[in-house]
Amino acid sequence: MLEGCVDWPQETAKKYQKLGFWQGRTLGDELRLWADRYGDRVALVGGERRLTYRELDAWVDRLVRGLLARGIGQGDRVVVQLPNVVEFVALSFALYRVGALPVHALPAHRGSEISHMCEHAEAVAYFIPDRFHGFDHRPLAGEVRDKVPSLREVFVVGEPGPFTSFDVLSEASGEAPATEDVDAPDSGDVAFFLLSGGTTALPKLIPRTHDDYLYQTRTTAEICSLDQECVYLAVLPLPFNFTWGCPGVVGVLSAGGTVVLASGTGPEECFELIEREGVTLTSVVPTVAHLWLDGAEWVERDLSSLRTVQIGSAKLHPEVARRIEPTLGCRLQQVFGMAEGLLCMTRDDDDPETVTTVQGRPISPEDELRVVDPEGLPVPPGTPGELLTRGPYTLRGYYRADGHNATAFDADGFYRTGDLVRLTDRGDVVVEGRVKDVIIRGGDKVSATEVEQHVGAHERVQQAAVVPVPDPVLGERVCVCVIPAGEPPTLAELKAFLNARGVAAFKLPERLVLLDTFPLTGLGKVDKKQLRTLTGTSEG
Ligand code: J2J
Repeated sequence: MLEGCVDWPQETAKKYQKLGFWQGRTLGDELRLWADRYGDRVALVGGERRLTYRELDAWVDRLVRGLLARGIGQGDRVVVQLPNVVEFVALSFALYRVGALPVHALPAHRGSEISHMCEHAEAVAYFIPDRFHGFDHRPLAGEVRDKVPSLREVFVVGEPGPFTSFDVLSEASGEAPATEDVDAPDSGDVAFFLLSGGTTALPKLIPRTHDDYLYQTRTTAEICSLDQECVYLAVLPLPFNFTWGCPGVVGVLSAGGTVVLASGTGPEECFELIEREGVTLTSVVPTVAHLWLDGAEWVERDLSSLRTVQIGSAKLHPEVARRIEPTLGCRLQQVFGMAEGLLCMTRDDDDPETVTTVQGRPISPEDELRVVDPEGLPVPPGTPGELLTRGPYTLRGYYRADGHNATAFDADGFYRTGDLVRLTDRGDVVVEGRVKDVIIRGGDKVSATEVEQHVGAHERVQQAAVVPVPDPVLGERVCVCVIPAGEPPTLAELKAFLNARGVAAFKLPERLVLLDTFPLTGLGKVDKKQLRTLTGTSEG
């Protein structure tokens, strides 16, 4: 495995292979197989473009030549920050084929996050759109390139400005190596990196291997009974694990279905696409589900093709869950997942009460779940505790993070999810809360520590503590509690300050509470529970 990654123990890996979970194939090979199998069927629809499996496969091959000609190959890390465009899909598979490793940045990330990713991964290239949602990514890329010595090239989908056009990569060159000459990557090795929605000051990189990701996508595709008739609407950002592989884009392509890309989450655009393309499956966060339930009242579109809406990434309240079927006229599937691995899903044959009240059960018989108390001891059945897990598609360590790995995993290799859950008699997971210091704002994960460090750097802030505030639509918003140093800063000043530091907009605090002191725990740490009560931000 790539240096800086933690492999599964040999015996465990052998077991997954023997069970047929890990099949020794790579994502790049698989696309070739799908192209042979599904040839002229439509694989991908984005904007005005419609690509068949064969066309997608041929484009990927051209990109492979282009990447190799530019010296991007085996083991190279590249940061990909593209919105939901066809280029994202083609580029990902081209990188898989040459064995280069995409790092999935979110479109909302800015200088702080991108510089960190590029530095940490020693990325050689960075892929951006020219503009997205009114933001010009090129000046940001300029800043990052000046800061990160490993970064050799920036590729732009759209107007390249001072950088290289993405299209250059698919312009055939006679001298470029043929795709047959590429050393095939090892299926047990890293295929790409997802970002953790974790607790650390900066996001950690999650290595996903070809074997583990193909197992995840194949299994979820089976659970969702996908076939060639499936039309999947990718609403959330493609780099998100939920959209990319649960079963998402990769799973739908493996089944011969069609992937339709939406550029945003609004009901007008999405409902139009559902009607036009005959969408059967999609996946959204609870906040988008809210938008759609409201939208269904005034957007007049035929949604009758829709069979299933998957909802996950934040807790879905049973009252909202109950409205999905009658309002959207399709089945609800709850998904409790994480980029680190473990996925739980409700199933088609679950009764309606189960589907609306639980977050589902693990997708693999080899997923191991432990629910433990603060001392790490198993809690009695049905009692809430922290969820620990390991299995055939759950990481054993973050990339280049030995120190953090020592606490993020237990001695047996179980990943500490930081989620407070209880298991029902039949093994369904119910999410009860969180022990990790993360705010989930409309499905986006915000590390409290990260925001505290940024706010703490303001000259008129002595100390900062970040807590969630409940919100009817977003679930939670970011609230910052500040002990000022002198004249207290305003919320607008703090937001502008964080913005100037290159922090993604979804992390900016939306509420400020000024205090003289923070309540402390017996161990002298800021008592966040008490802080939430004190600031009136606690639900309880
Ligand atoms: C409550 N909390 C949930 C749920 C995730 C599929 C779906 C989601 C993600 C994802 C994903 C939740 N109810 N249904 O990667 O493939 C919270 C938990 C979890 C964290 C992981 C996928 N579903 N969560 O959300 O890596 O706290 O993945 O640990 O972004 O989201 O966040 P992330």
